[in-house]
Order: sequence, then structure tokens, then C-alpha cells
Amino acid sequence: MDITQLGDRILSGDRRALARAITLVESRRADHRAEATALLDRLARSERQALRIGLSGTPGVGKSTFIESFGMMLVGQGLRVAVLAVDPSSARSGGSILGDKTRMERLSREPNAFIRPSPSQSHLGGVARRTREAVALCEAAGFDVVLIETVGVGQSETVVSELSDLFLLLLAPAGGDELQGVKRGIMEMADMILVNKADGPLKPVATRTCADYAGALRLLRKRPQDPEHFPKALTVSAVEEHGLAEAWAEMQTLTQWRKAQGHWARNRAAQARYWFGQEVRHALLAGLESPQARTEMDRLAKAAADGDLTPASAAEQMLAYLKAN
Ligand SMILES: Nc1nc2c(ncn2[C@@H]2O[C@H](COP(=O)(O)OP(=O)(O)OP(=O)(O)O)[C@@H](O)[C@H]2O)c(=O)[nH]1
Ligand SMILES: [Mg+2]
Repeated sequence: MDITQLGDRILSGDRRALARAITLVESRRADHRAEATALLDRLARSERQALRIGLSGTPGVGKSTFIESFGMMLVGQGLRVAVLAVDPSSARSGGSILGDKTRMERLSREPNAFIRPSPSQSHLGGVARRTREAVALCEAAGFDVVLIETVGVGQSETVVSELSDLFLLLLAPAGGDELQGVKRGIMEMADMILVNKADGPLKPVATRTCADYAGALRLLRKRPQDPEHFPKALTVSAVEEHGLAEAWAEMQTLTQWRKAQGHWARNRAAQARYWFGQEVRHALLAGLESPQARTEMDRLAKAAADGDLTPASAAEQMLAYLKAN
């Protein structure tokens, strides 16, 4: 199938075409990359916008369960929902994919939902760049909400917040010590904190934890992209499906305010700038990975080690080589 046809099918909302296009953007083959770029250029003209929601949290906090319940609620409201995952740990080979499929069993059967497990690539930056493109494809396919799940391991939060309009932090009920376990930088990134598992015997602890986080959020520096009383901390139960409608209402309030104030558009522009920089950096580094470049690196490294060249002039020669090739 050619790119024009594939693009048209995506625009018509065809999920199989969408899945195929995501496979294309994830491919490492140079010819696939060229096709993917052409496809994305074409689809960028559609100007459809979804609400992109990034969701992060430690393993087992209930991200997948939340996405299933929350996604089902949205689908029930007539919205089309896509789910993508960024898995920063390539070591967890496929385990989480299987987990997600079983944990999102209901959602995966919905005709108005699309679930794509994380691509199996090693480098987080690489995975995230392609996830960003997968988000754009879902958007062109007319999905109203795109949920992006990532395991919180420090840098993955930054990456996911760069691809979302709203960044949610899912936390577990816990004692006061745990609160300090969440890094300040991550708290500052969050647009909303959801304390999950607010059910059964954990409910009182969840309520207390939520109040602690709400207090911690109030102590943070006020951000221009937040209206009065935001960011908020709320309790939810993904299993019992409590608090989901309230959380959704808050997300909508925040989104509408940001759109009206111009923050939404400014954020997307800043993200485009960020990903442009990432693409350039990545391409430059990729230039070092070719067999010829490696040989040249080895040769010049040896020259530096042997004292035949200073490290600086060896580096200059390497850069000259890269420019010429
Ligand atoms: N009591 C209770 N348990 C929950 C809730 N949400 C999730 N769980 C349980 O927590 C466990 C982990 O849930 P997942 O949804 O797989 O968590 P996750 O954050 O996606 O985990 P990873 O993808 O491995 O990082 C499962 O046994 C769920 O049943 C909840 O609201 N209440
Ligand atoms: Mg999960």
C-alpha cells in the first residue's frame, strides 16, 4: 500500500491502518523511516487534536488498571480512546505487554478503543521519539483522548510530560515517609496527582496520603499554566471505579482554562521545539554509530591514547570526518 492510501485510511479512522502505520514509524529501516516521515507530514495537515494524557507511576501502582477503567468510562461517553505505552526498561522483555493485554481486557474489546503495547527498543529516547509519532497518528485517526502509560523511573516522566497535554502522577496510599520518595522535580511536573487504591482497608490511608500530597503541591511554586487551586490531588479506585468521573471533570476544567489562556498552544509549540532538538541530537549521534564512523573513532582514539594526537585535535579530525561523510 502506498503512503497516500495508508494516510487516507488512517484519516477515516481505520484501526488496522493505524496499527500498520505505528509499526512503520517504529521500524529502524532507512526506507521505512523515509515513508514514515512522508506519512507524518501528510497527516500533520489534518489538524485534528486529541487530549494527550501522560500517566506515570511506580510499578504496580495501578496504571494499567486505571487506564482500563478510565478508558471504559470515556468510551461510555462516546469518546474514542487510544492507549500507548512507553516502557523505559527494555529488560522487562514483553512482560508488561502481556500484563497490559490482560489488564485492559474490556477496553481491548471496544471498537472505539485502540491499545498499542510499548515498542521493544533499547534506548528510551528512541522509544519516546517514536511514541510521539504514534500519538500523532492516533490523533490523525480521530481519537479524542490518547493515554500514554509509563513506568516512573526518573527520566521517563520527563519524556512523557514532553508528549502530553496533561501529565498525571498515579500514587499509592502510603505513610508519610513515602511522600518524600516522590522527587520534587516529578511533583513539579504533575498536572494532577491521583492516589489510587482508595478502596477497602486502604481507603483511610489513601485519603490521608491524598491530603499530604495536596499540601505538598500547595508548597510548590505557582506555575503560569495552572488556574487557581491547581494542580490538585484526588483519590481514585481504579478497581472499584470511584473518583474517575471527578478526575475527568477536573481534567476538562484545566484543559478548557489552558486552551482559553493560550497555554495549551504554547505548550504544544514548546514540545515541537523540544522534539526538533531531540531529532537533531539523535541524528548527530547516530552518525557516530555507522561501521565506518566507528572505525574512524577507534583509529583516532588509538592515536590519542598513543600520544600521536592530542585528544582535542583527534576530536577535531573526527568532527571533520563526520561533516565530510
Ligand atoms: N485495591 C486496589 N488494587 C488495585 C487498584 N488498581 C490496581 N490494583 C491492583 O494493583 C496491581 C497492579 O496493577 P497494574 O494496573 O498492573 O499496575 P501498573 O501500574 O500498570 O503496573 P506496571 O505496568 O507493572 O508498572 C494489580 O494486582 C491490580 O489489581 C485499585 O484501585 N485498588
Ligand atoms: Mg501497567
